Amino acid sequence: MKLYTAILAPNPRRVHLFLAEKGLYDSIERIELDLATQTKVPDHLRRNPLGLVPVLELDDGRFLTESRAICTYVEAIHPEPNLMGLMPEECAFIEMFDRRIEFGVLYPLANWVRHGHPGLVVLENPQIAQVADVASEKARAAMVWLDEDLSQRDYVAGNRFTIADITTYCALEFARLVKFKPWETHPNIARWRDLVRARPSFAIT
Ligand SMILES: N[C@@H](CCC(=O)N[C@@H](CS)C(=O)NCC(=O)O)C(=O)O
Repeated sequence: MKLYTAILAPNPRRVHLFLAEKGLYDSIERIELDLATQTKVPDHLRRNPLGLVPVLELDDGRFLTESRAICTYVEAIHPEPNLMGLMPEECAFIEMFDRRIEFGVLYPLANWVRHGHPGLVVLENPQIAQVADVASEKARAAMVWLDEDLSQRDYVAGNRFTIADITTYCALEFARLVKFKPWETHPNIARWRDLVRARPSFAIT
């Protein structure tokens, strides 16, 4: 298998951390693409018509896209340690929290960064200041419920580390590009962030 990826981008990073937690980060070949020049070209559009990363090339030559789908596949072929749930209820709740973070935290933060950081104009052109403003408001509001959620449990989806923590961490790290550091103002996010950053797998970030 080969992973087409970009080290600093949040969605590829989700897959990197997931692989690291599984002890697979160094055993799958990673091909770094320059997002400004190497994703909207025929070679990559053949792998993913949307021109995005990550893309996992399977040994039979098929291309699997979408971070969560890649993680689901990796979880199925390397079940240990479990990151997506064991019993039906647990799987469903972990997915619920993961998707809540993906849509409620990662998307607004990504829009804020893509429309608000001058360096991202190569990916988002035209950049629209109003989109950045609206996204930043949504992201700030999301931090309130995330902080409240994290006052009630150790991790994003419960009392153990899961894929939802990976998604959350990658989203918040990306927001550093617009100097947004919610852990400085939200104590439960700060407590959680220290907890996950101490994991050996996070040494890759
Ligand atoms: N829903 C997709 C989103 C993938 C995505 O947006 N990837 C970004 C990097 S985080 C990308 O390839 N951007 C290049 C571009 O916008 O041209 C997933 O979960 O993998």
